[in-house]
Amino acid sequence: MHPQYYVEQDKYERLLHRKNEKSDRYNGMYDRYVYPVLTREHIPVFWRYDLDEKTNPFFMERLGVNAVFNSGAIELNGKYYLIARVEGYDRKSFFAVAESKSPVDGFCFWDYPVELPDTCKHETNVYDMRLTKHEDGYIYGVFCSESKDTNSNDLSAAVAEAGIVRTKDLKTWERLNNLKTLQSPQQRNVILHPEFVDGKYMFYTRPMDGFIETGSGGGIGVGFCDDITNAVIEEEIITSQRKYHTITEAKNGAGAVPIKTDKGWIHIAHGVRNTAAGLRYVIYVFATDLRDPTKVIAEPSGYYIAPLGEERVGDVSNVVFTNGAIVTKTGEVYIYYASSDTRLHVAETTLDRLVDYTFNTPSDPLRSVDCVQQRCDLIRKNLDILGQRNK
Ligand code: M1P
Repeated sequence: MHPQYYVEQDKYERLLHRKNEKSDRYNGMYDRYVYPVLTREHIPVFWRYDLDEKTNPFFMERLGVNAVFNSGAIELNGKYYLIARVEGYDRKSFFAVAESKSPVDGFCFWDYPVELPDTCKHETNVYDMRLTKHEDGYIYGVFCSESKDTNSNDLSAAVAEAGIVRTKDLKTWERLNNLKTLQSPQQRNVILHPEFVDGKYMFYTRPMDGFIETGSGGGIGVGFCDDITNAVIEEEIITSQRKYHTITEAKNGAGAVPIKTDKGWIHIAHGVRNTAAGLRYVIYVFATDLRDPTKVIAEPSGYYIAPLGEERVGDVSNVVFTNGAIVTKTGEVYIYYASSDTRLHVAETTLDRLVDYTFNTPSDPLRSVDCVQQRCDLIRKNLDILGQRNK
């Protein structure tokens, strides 16, 4: 074996054994962790190098990995699983499962990435899988299936659809037909709701006119279908709307599979605004009604997580994005979020804190003058408390 193999393998093993620790940044809403949970350095050495000295005498990376980011997440039999978006040097993304006994460190990729059934001849790229434990007994993976737009002369023109697979063990995957949304030509950020609603499967969609821009798409949609093996949504009802001069002005999209609480379904989604430096992606929270999951019943003002420090820089800078969260039986919530399309982090909170944040944080009054009033009310209340304490 080439001597450099042992050097690289040692670095990899030390990384996998590194304990994560909570960061000292405080906001009361959640804790960040110091180290990312997955990076491209977490990719096994034998995925990247040809270990045969005859065919690789210089011990060169033959199939490099550029980034490991947006991951679906699930807990099964007491273990934590992330299904990450792994992007090669060739820009193609694929899925790979990493497993750990801990939700915050020790994630180790299985020996092989996921080999999706190849049912779409023109599919070029796949990414951002959301894992839903559905009450029908399957684990569904819904992801973006991207193909070249053959109706356009523009080399970069592409079409995004929602691909659907299902499994019981994350090992054997059955591919179903891609989702069809009759009102929207393109889809990304689609999630399957974990429960039947009036006996139907329910999806969160993100209607878009084009590949990048949502255009007339008003926000996160909801649609229903009878047959998951041939899912067709005739009508999309907008739930969390995009709004002018907010964090969702340019676009928004569903993130993690919604979390059921006594007070409503809690959604951890992303919002996008435009800036002179390009798009800025943040994570925000809203809740929908338990009886009518299309109806928004709470939407705290502004963002929940925004890129901070090293999170701000990467292949697509100024982005945080989530497509997976895990709620444990004891009420801890782990939100897996990627930064700048480069690496994956975890934020930890509890169900109680998340419910408090969602239902007791004021909503956005949408105008500066009203935001000042909102803040003055808080200041007045606090000065009163401080004044009483100092008496
Ligand atoms: O580059 C930021 C994100 O862009 C897309 O999200 P959206 O469809 O909301 O614009 C996705 O491609 C996502 O993977 C990526 O992180």
